[in-house]
Amino acid sequence: QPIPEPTLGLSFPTGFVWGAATSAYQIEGAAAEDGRTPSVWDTFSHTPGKVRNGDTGDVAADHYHRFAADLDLMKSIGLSSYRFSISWPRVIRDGKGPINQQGLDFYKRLVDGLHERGITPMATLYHWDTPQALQDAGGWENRDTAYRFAEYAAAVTEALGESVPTWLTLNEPKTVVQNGYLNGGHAPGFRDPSKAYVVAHHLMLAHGLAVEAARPHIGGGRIGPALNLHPCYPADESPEAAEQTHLMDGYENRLYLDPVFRGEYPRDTLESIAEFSPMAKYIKDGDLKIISAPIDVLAVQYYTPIYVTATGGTVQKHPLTEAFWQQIYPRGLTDILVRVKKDYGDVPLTITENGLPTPDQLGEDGKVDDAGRIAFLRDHFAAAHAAIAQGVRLESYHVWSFMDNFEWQEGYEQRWGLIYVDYPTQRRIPKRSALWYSDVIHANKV
Ligand code: PNW
Repeated sequence: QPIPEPTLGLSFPTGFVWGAATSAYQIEGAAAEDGRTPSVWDTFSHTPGKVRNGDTGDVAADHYHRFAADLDLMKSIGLSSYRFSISWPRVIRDGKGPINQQGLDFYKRLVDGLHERGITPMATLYHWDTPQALQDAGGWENRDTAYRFAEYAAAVTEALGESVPTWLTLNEPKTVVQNGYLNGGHAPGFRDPSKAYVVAHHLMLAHGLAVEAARPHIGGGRIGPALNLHPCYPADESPEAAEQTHLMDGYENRLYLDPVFRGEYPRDTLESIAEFSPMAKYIKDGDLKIISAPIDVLAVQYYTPIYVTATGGTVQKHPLTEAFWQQIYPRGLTDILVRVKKDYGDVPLTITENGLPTPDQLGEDGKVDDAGRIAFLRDHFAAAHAAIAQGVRLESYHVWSFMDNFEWQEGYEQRWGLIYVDYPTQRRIPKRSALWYSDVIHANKV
């Protein structure tokens, strides 16, 4: 039994949906099974020096083989929604051409298994695993990749469109731009601003084309992008800090929100990008019309605020988690949700990721005591509650992550899960936070 936590007494609206999230490369393993071809993350993780301790996703949490037991665990916690991602190179070998039926069948089993247990599936089409063969042809720098993505979106939704009520196109295009192409910490590992914003445009184009391609197949289902939004605050009272904060907001948020909701890129951001990137030349007539195709839901991922100085630098104002980039500031979640409603209208919102890494250890009593995760989630749930009280149409909340997994360049060292994974044995142990979350779900109250 979990140790009871002080409850805040905040009830959520009836029907509020509680869930958890994962992504394919981070949990599945089975990297070379049933016809899966490599993605940029296989290449990257197998390149010495790129990932902490040389970890790779070859085996990960072996979810590909253990998914049924994992779904049982989800049910035992009481999750009503599970957000997973579909691996592009598993479903379409090398990202181009016919469906790989064996690969697709895994997701059919997964979706059926969720329905059997009364859990609603939410599927992300792209969580960073670009087929390596497409990367060899230029990846997201090549406009053609956006069209290949639309074909893949059509094929997957043709097969599963009716059984998955919510589809997400891209996971965090910004992280691909910033980590994949600016700081090089993620695959494909470039540090090249002249490429980065061309990639940003092609990603947004891919989103729009995928919405169009999936639409006929999803019936009454819904589709939208998953964006990680960072509320930006000035670090001091100076007018310069206010101005730099606005610019930062362009790079962090408006560059991805404006094209979707307003059919235009933010002018200040475009101007500043023009100094070092040919991006504007890659925007063709009609692209913004495609990118602004109506969406049904906006998936918001919140991890950290950003504080901007008068010279455009950033500073830390709150305690950090085990992730060097993550400051704990629950109020930022309320702010960003309220801001989306104010600036972009009343689109239904779902939180598809929020969480933190904690230094979890399996205790001698066989338990994992992650008190820090409980405090963090409690305060962020309260922040979501505050946004709902201000009229935000927030429908659901997915904790990142359902279970410990391959945390990209941090490998397996950072543990983000509600469920502890003992990798040598692949044993799953619900952390104290999972038991606490189960209580929250059953009471619909934090
Ligand atoms: C997200 N940042 O990535 C991803 O969608 C997940 O796959 C990942 O495991 C999780 O968050 C935890 O990192 C992010 O620098 C990467 O602000 C970087 C940032 C935010 C989110």
